[in-house]
Amino acid sequence: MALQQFGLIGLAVMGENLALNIERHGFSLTVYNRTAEKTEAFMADRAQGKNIVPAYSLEDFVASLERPRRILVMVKAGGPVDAVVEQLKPLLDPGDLIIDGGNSLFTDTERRVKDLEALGLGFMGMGVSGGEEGALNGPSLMPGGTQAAYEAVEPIVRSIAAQVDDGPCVTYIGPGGSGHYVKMVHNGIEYGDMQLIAEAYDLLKSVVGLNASELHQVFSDWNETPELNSFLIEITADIFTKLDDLGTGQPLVELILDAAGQKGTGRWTVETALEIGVAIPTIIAAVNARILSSIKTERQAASEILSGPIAEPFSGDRQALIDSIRDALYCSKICSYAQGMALLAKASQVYNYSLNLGELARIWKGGCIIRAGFLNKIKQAYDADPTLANLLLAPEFRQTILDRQVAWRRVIAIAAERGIPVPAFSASLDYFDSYRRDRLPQNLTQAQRDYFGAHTYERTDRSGTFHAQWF
Ligand code: NBP
Repeated sequence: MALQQFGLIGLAVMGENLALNIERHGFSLTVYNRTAEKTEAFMADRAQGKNIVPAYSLEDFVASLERPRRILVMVKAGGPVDAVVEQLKPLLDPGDLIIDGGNSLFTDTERRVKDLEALGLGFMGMGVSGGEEGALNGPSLMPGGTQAAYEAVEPIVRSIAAQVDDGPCVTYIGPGGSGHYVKMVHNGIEYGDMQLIAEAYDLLKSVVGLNASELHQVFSDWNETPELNSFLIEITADIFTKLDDLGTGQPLVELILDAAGQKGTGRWTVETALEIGVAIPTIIAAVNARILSSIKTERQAASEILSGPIAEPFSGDRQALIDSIRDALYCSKICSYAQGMALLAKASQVYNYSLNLGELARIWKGGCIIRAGFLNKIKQAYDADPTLANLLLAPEFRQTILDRQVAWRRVIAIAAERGIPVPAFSASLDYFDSYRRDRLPQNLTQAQRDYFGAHTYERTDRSGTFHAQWF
């Protein structure tokens, strides 16, 4: 039997769809799944008639592949990846390459790279974004590892990735765990985007009083603007058109329990930011919002006891407020991306990843959940100045915020007056105001630290380290 060009392990949602995508682009492949029934079902259904062969043992799987072997692992992150790697190790030959396409923690990837490279094997951590549909029709891919490993998979990843005006949504990210690091921060940014959209929805519904069909119209209109045109705004507009199938006739979204889950990448983004000292308040607010939403029973009990302001129905200019909410959403989004990019820039230094931030914005333009026209502006900002300290300083974004900040501040003030939480809008504005202010009140914090703990302080008028006798 002719040897297959590529191997794929793990036939859940992502693995199945990636297998079909790879085959559609002309690469033969062998697939394997721990539970044989899944492989059988896949072969009998979606893989029928395709250039895909099944393997029912890892020995047969490995033996079926041309050398050096290229094996994509799409299993649950964590222990399952280690389990698969341990089983593969004795079966592989030097030069073979394992690619972990799951949402693995980047430190796990760093460990696996070291472990496998010591054995002469290659290991890549590749972020894959776009969910089921992206995996099938073109995801955004973030492969990290050695240059040689990338070159071994380049023809495949370039052809299966989403294609945009300036090329496929894949690039060599950098060494070690950089691919998974970038994917993690991508997901953190996704958390921020989703929370900001949720806050805009809350204001449009609770203050402006829009119903589902009006909400659909507003989000559809916003999706036509160059600033907000994006996959997440598009699906949000769609969501408001979906009526309940179970006979209530109501918009489905209003019947969905308001308790959001999270799988880990949002939390990991917060953890790494704290670890390397980068402020990402919008993304932290988004993670916190999900955590608070999840204590539904406790919130319900609290709502019987704690009261907020009693607000009159909104009687001002509805369209003007809708436009202001749009501006607040866009300014907040800029701040959220500024934080995500600042985190990537710092991580690039700390971990020697040599990340190209403009190129990252480019590969997120298609395929992934945060795909948006706006990413082109970010790419242009980094193309114009690759050493940009913060996106907020780019002329395009500086001007945008200058033009819209009155509206942004007004929206947050209205929310506060009416007791409507907008944690990510507020965190974004606080980020902007903190970043742009020459003097912050942390002189007092330093004085307190020196007072109670002799932590010392620096002065504004002379160099050196000082300690005062405060009492
Ligand atoms: P899951 O994350 O649900 O994992 C299921 C797969 O892992 C099955 O093939 C399962 O085999 C296999 N598996 C497990 Br669980 N334990 C194993 C073990 N000890 N040894 C071998 N195989 C094992 O699949 P998914 O949703 O397709 O996601 C795959 C990866 O891609 C994950 O890391 C996920 O976070 C990431 N990702 C998912 C999405 C998405 O939209 N779903 C998007 C982007 C990235 P079995 O059939 O024998 O149980």
